[in-house]
Formats: sequence, C-alpha cells, structure tokens
Amino acid sequence: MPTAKHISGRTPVSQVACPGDEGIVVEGCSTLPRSVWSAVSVRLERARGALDRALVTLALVTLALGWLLGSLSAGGSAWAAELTFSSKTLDPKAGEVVYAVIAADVDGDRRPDVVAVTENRVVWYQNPDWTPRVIVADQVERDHVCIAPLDLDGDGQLEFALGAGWLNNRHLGSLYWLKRRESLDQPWQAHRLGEESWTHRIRFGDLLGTGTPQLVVSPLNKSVATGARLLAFQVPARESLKNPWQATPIDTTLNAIHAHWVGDLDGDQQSDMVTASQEGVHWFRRGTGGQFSKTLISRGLPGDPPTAQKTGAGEIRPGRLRDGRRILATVEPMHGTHVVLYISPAGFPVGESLSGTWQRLVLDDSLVRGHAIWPADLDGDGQDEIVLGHSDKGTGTQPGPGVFVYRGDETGQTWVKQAVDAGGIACEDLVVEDFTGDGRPDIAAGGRATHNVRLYINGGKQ
Ligand SMILES: [Ca+2]
Ligand SMILES: [Ca+2]
Ligand SMILES: [Ca+2]
Ligand SMILES: [Ca+2]
Repeated sequence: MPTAKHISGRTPVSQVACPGDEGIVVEGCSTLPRSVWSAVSVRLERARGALDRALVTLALVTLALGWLLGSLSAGGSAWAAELTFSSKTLDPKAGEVVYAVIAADVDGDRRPDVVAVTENRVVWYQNPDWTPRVIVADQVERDHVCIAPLDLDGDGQLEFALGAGWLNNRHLGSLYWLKRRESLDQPWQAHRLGEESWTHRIRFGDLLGTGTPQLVVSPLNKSVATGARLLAFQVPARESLKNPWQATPIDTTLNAIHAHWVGDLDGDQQSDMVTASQEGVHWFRRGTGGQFSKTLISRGLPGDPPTAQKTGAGEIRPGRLRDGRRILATVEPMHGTHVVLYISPAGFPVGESLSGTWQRLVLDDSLVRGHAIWPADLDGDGQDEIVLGHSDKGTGTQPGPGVFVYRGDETGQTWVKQAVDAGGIACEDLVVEDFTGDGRPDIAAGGRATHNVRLYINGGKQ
C-alpha cells in the first residue's frame, strides 16, 4: 500500500531549500525495537574478519542515529502522525488521459459517485460497488477536458456541463450540457450551450449574484480579447435550456488561466472568484453596482515578463487553518514545480482585510508537472491538510509521480509531506470527498500516462 515512510517530522519547511530533500527517512520509533537488536546479534555472530566487523559497526551507528532522530521526531503534538489510506483501482484504463475527476451523486442514493472525463468519454463509477457506466462516448468533439454538475432543470436529478474540443489543433472550446435518458445504462444526450475557444476549466457558482448559479468558464488563452475571457454563462429557464446560454464577461486581462474557483472566500455571503494565471493569484469580488474588482494576492512564482509555465500560478483552491484564517493552496507555475500556501492576513470572516498581504509559504519545490490541489481536513482536527497530485516524476526524495498530502502543525508554519500513492498514478486531477460516509474525507484521482482512476479510502491516523 502506498503509505509512505515518515520523512523526518520536525524539519520546518521554511528552513528547507527543497522540502523533497528535507529529511532523513526514519520510522518514528521512540525505542529501538527488539527485532532490530536481534538482527544485529545475528550479524555479530556471523561476523568473520575485519570487513564484517566494520560493516556491523557501520550498521550499529546507522541504527543508533535512526533511533535518535526517531525519538526526536516522535512524541509531542499529534500532527506528526501519518494518515493511513487504502487504495482501490476503479478503472485501470479509463482513456488515454483522465483530464478531470469529480464527485457527484449521479444516481441520487446520497452516496457520492466518481465521475471521470477522458479525451472522448465521460464515465461514472457507482458508489459503493464502483460499476462503471458511460455518460457520453464520442458524442462531442475531442478532447473532453472539464465537467461540472448541477440540477439544471430542477427535477431533482443532476445534469452536467461539459467542456470539449480541447486542443485538437482547433481549440474549439465547445460547451455542452448533458441530460440523462430513462435508464442510467443509456448514453446521455449532449446539448450545445455555447463556446469559448481554449475552454479549460468550468464551475457552477453564483458569481453574478442572481440567486442561481452560472457556469463560470476559464479559457486557458485569449481568443478575441487582449487576455483570456472569463465568462459567466447564465443558466436559462427550464423550457429554454436547449437555446444558447447568454454569457457575461468578467475579465479579459489575464493569460494562461489554468484554474479558477468560485465561492465565498471572505465570508460576506457573496460568491467570489480566485484565479491562477501566469500573472499570479487574483481575487475577484462583485461590487454593489455589479462590477467586478480584482485584487492581486500574489504574483506567484516571480518572473518578468509573465510567461505561461514559467511565472505565476497554475492551480488554486481555498481552505482554512485551525484558527480560522483562510488559506489558498496553489501549484506554481502552471504545470509547475512548487506547492505554495498563502495564509490570509487576518482572522475569518475577514471581508476587506483579505486585501492585505498574504503570507507566502513554499511547501515543496520538487514537483514536475503539478496538476491538482485540494485543501481538506482529512484528520478532523479543524485544520485543512493539502492534497496534491502531479503527473511526472519529481526531483526530491519522494519523486512520485502520484498523490501526496502535506500536514501542517497548529501554527500552519511547518508542514510535512506524506505519500498517498507514490508511482501508481500519473495524477492529472483529484477530488476530495467522503465517499464511504464515515465522516473522513477520501481521495479519488485520475491519471495521465497511467490512464487509471483510483480511490484512496481514508483510514484515519496511525
Ligand atoms: Ca450515488
Ligand atoms: Ca435535473
Ligand atoms: Ca486536519
Ligand atoms: Ca470516508
């Protein structure tokens, strides 16, 4: 099972140039186990000549050092204890690339199911036996790239919005909504709702403050404006769903927007948006007149001029520390090397004070092609851990690729890295959700080069 060995649990990240190299790998034992002494005794008995004695001496010194470091890293606060996960492959090959994985209760049994998007299919895996069923296959333009669930027609059953036409040398950015037929064993109907070239990520949220969610679209690159057009497509009334959806532009100044999130960041009961682009991390708020203002939280990975995959940020999702402060977790830059945590300048709810200076804390700089991030309280202590996926082999002592968790201390200043799946998935996307209904959030992830979909069931702390 992919639970990792401890990295040395007490090395402050802020003192470490490369957290992937931060610690000597030791088990967190507080006493030297009897089995270890037995093994050493056997070796002593077998020692013949100076060479063997030298090897035994070296082994003893190594064990003693390991015991000392283990003792130093054990004891004290519970945050150093590792989380346990059991993994299950839901699909060994969902497609060539699993672009997106989300949680949605497709069959309405109140158990969240796993939905995966590949280049030419949308498939859902039914909780709890994880039977795969096709939602669409080869019905719309390749590549399918993003998906978002919502009950669009108010019948109590979920529909999906789907972003398609990704890459394929045309960057169509086709947008569809998907409606089920009578049986869930039948393919769903795809209805076109609009398009925006380079559409890459979509989310439902009431960004415009109309009282009902819109489909908020972030294209990767510009099409008709000077920057990429962030658009909010308004969901038509039930009888008009099959007509084109009207889009409201939010912003046209950012480029290489690789991710966005919509929700109430500052606790004022209005939805905000945060974006990760080559220009950095921005916070969008709607003013009383309906216009949007955007605040630069950080330039992310610095560099001049801003350049895709070299500067700024590429993934983003908010969370919170135990003391209530907001955090934003990012991967920097796009397809990047760094896991970065931004800690809000004041308590929560914070309103205007979020405009102040956020602390920037680099948790890791050893990724290659970081592609998914999700803060979530995996151990129920009131503070989010950071779940991270990357698709290519990294450069640190835990090179992956795979799924990892960063666990912070009570101050949020010191974080340790734990492997959930090291090498078993070239992670392109992941979702955190309590799939088993035991109150512990679990992880589902989709692979790029590994083509797979996996579930990691959270077993709590060791
Ligand atoms: Ca379900
Ligand atoms: Ca519905
Ligand atoms: Ca926690
Ligand atoms: Ca669970």
